[in-house]
Amino acid sequence: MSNKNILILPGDYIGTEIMAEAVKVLEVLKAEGEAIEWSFGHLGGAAYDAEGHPYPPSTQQAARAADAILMGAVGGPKYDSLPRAVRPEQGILGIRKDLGLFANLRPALAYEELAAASSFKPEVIAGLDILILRELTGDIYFGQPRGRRTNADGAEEGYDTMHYSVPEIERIGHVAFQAARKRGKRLCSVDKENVLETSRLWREVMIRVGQDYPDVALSHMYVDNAAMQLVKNPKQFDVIVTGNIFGDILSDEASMLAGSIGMLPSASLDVNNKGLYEPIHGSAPDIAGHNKANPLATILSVGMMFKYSFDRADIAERIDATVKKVLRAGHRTGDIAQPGEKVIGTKEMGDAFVAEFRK
Ligand code: GGG
Repeated sequence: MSNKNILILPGDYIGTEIMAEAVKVLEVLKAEGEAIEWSFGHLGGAAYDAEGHPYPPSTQQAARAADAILMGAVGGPKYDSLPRAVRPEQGILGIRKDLGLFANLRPALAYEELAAASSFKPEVIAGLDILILRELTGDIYFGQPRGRRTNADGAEEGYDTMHYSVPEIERIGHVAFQAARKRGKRLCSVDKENVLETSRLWREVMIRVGQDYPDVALSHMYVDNAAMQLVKNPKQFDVIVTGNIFGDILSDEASMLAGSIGMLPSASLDVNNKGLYEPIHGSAPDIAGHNKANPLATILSVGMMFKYSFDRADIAERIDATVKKVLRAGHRTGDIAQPGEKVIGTKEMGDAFVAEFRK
């Protein structure tokens, strides 16, 4: 059997630091005999610097050929003045669209070991385990037309188009119902149906898709209410399915329930479970180069890669269990430390993980 071929795209700022720790985990797995190999490529600002485009042809070719992709984070102030078409974010949007990675799985767990790091009361978050499914290749991120123009009054205006088609909603709907079926059999579809035409369609299609899954209880919630309910009573949710922009915002909000955005991994899958795996956090330019970033979301993303793209849920479970042990042993990067707790760096957290993982 040939090796699984992983393309690693560290990206920008802390992307390279967190990825170095994830590679340590791959090295352990390879040394144990897992049939994996990897190569590195550029995405985002790093790709713009090296090749003049955030998703250059060399990365496109490697990404299409890879069995899975592991990504760090893109973006940062160095690139803020670039035209939108070549900004780092167009690299991540470009690869998602190019590979058809329409289903973004963002689990949000409240680790009991981090209960003190959360701003929420223990009874609100204890045992919390939510899966947010974000549609990833449609919506206002990709809708056309978009741009800038001068209106009839002579004022400059910017415009974007929110767009969803029935097939786009159906395919994320099926992924969501199937995920809910394997979990608590509850699916909450989040939209803004009282205002947006895309959301009216979204809701109609979700109801239709739901007829194939009579064992899953479907509910609907407006996004503004969902944002409130996530902080008021997050345990009411099991699986949430929503569009690209609402999912981006709600999953960052949910990360605070987990204690830190540095703890949330993600998987972005195509119809065949080929995937791109990345922490949900960004490139954190303010702490880049200081050995301060939390590498655990990226390491947990390695676990998701083994589960979804390589059908090795056992390795994902071992990675999840090791994260818990590392936290239980008291290892803390700054984002998850309480006042007075010893803070370790990115490299030290990676080493603590690997030491425990090898046991
Ligand atoms: N690892 C996540 C990351 O780099 N995010 C930066 C970004 O531009 N994200 C756009 C999006 O997720 O919608």
